[in-house]
Amino acid sequence: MTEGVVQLLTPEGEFRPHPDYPLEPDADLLRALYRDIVLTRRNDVESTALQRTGELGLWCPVLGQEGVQVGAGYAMRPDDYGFTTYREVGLFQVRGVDPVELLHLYRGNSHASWDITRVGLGLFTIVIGSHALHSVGYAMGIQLDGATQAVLSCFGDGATSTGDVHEAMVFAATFAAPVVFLVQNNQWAISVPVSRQAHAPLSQRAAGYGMPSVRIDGNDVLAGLAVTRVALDHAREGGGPTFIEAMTYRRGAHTTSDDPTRYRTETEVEQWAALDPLDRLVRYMESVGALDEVFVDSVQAESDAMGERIRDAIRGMPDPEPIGMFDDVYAEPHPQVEADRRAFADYLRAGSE
Ligand SMILES: Cc1ncc(C[n+]2csc(CCOP(=O)(O)OP(=O)(O)O)c2C)c(N)n1
Ligand SMILES: [Mg+2]
Repeated sequence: MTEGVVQLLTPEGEFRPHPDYPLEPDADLLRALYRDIVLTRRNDVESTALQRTGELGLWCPVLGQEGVQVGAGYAMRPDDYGFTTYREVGLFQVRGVDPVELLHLYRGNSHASWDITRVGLGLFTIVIGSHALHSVGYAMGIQLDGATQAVLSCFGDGATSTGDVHEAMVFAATFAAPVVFLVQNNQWAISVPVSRQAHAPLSQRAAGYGMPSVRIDGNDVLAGLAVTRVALDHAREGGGPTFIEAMTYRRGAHTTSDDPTRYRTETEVEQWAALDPLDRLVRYMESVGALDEVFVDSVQAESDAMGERIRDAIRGMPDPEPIGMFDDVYAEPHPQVEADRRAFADYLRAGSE
């Protein structure tokens, strides 16, 4: 996996500076990254358990992919904007979104509930690949405004096979849009392995569009940070898009409705578990004296309190009125939505008579 792959932090926890992707991680940064990975992972555990106990309709596990997500979150500037799938829990953690906010959707309570303008992250996009177009459109808008923001567009290996992603890349490269495509190659698109999506590294596709690309170790939080930062800065300075392929692995199920034992081996999962993003960060932090017991305990206590808060909030969340599903579909009133709302209100009235 390591050949041609940018890695700053080895699985053994050794830091190897890279000439093209400068980073001098101090203890404060390392602790912040550690905390966000731990909290992302805890959110994953709690949310999976809540789905299993019937409190959520669905959850999309993130275990194994937290490194690049958290790193990329730190690479973004506050006024940068991101478009994601359903799996970038680490990015939401870094951008300060309350984990409970993420769960309204999975409880069927709301289309989404965070303030996308404040957070700078769009809604979860379940329609695979479609938000690559939104990302490029937004980036072209930034360009027209003459602003110095950049857009991070996150999607998976499977999404790269969609027409939407192809069209997005054509526009991005041709117009030098300030966007970075961050592809998390987690080796699977549900039960379809990446070998069925491509016979060459996904990153090589970028050359055909005329944009630079880089393959990184997606389980290395420092590579995720350093490489995404260079790419975002390049984009905001007018250099155009970059394609980052982050090599990682989804160690959990695709969603809580999936049974991965039906299509992959335990050996494969174990091989990737040995490359865990948190373990290597811990090893490095210990080697430079940046991880002491008091700090570890304080993050553990914060994580426990967060878990309790998520459970209480979900169990205590009032059910919404079904008619509310017609709210907030568009920013302005929309005739079709209003007609549907009236029809549904009639239906509810008829049922209660
Ligand atoms: C347009 C579209 N086609 C199919 C699906 C069903 N679907 C949901 S997730 C998924 C696989 C996506 O794989 P990938 O892009 O690698 O992302 P990952 O789930 O691995 O993070 C598919 C095919 C969908 N949601 N949208
Ligand atoms: Mg995938």
